[in-house]
Amino acid sequence: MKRQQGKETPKPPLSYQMLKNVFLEAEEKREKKKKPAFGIAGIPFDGTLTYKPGARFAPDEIRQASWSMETFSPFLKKDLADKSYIDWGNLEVPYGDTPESLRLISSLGKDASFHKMVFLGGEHLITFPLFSSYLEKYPDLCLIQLDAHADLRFEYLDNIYSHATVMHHCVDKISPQCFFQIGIRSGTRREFQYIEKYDWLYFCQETSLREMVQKIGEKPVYLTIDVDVFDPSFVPGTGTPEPGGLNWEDYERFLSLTAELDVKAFDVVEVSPPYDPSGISAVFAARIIRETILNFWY
Ligand SMILES: [Mn+2]
Repeated sequence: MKRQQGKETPKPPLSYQMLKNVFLEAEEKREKKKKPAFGIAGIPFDGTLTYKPGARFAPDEIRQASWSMETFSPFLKKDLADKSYIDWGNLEVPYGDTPESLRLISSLGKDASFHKMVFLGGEHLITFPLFSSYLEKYPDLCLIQLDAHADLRFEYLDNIYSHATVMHHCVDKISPQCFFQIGIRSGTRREFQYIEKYDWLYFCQETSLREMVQKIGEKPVYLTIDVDVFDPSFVPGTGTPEPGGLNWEDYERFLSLTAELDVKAFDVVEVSPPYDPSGISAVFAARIIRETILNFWY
């Protein structure tokens, strides 16, 4: 029989999915029955960056980069897909108004502090309101800073609140024994005198990390990861790159030796997409996030 022209058997409709920019396979909304293992929130604030701004674009770039990544970690032998987690989206930030931005980040931080959270920066100043919110909930909270820069100045370019002063403000709120730094290789003479005085600097080596873990013990921890702690040959897309940083194996060692710590939240800050033309820094950040979550929360 001759087939009639232009008439085909209609195909059944396909079930389709609308894509939204969330981290890996995160859900967008909380489902009533399931308790999410953790949440993810983007803080696209870069209001005080001085040398190379652009970190405000990082949360969405990191989410997009995460799509190229497996949920399974061969190093940790754990899989993100084994638990449900929620991407809260990005905080709406009033650009140009730093005090108001900080207040909004604080408000979000208060709600977030009831959950295990990953915060996608944004510049490093976001750590101050976020850490402060968790500190209200956990008064003995310890702070671990992975960073190339000390960030301990009292003020920077006439600003008291800046990415270069952020750790000063955080440490001001806790006992000096609850603060730990890794990777610091840039700062003023005065900042390094402080670091030496309080013995804040640790290294990605077994003895040093074991000593840090022993000092922290059972205390809750907030971890802040400035991606410039890594060598700029691995993470070039950042606001203030600093030669001589960590490599990926150093980070794996850090994770292995600190796995027993009670990490309540962590942030990954200072990825700068305009200076990341190959996209490698966003991929690196996504990988840091997957491994850190799996290390502490799975
Ligand atoms: Mn830094």
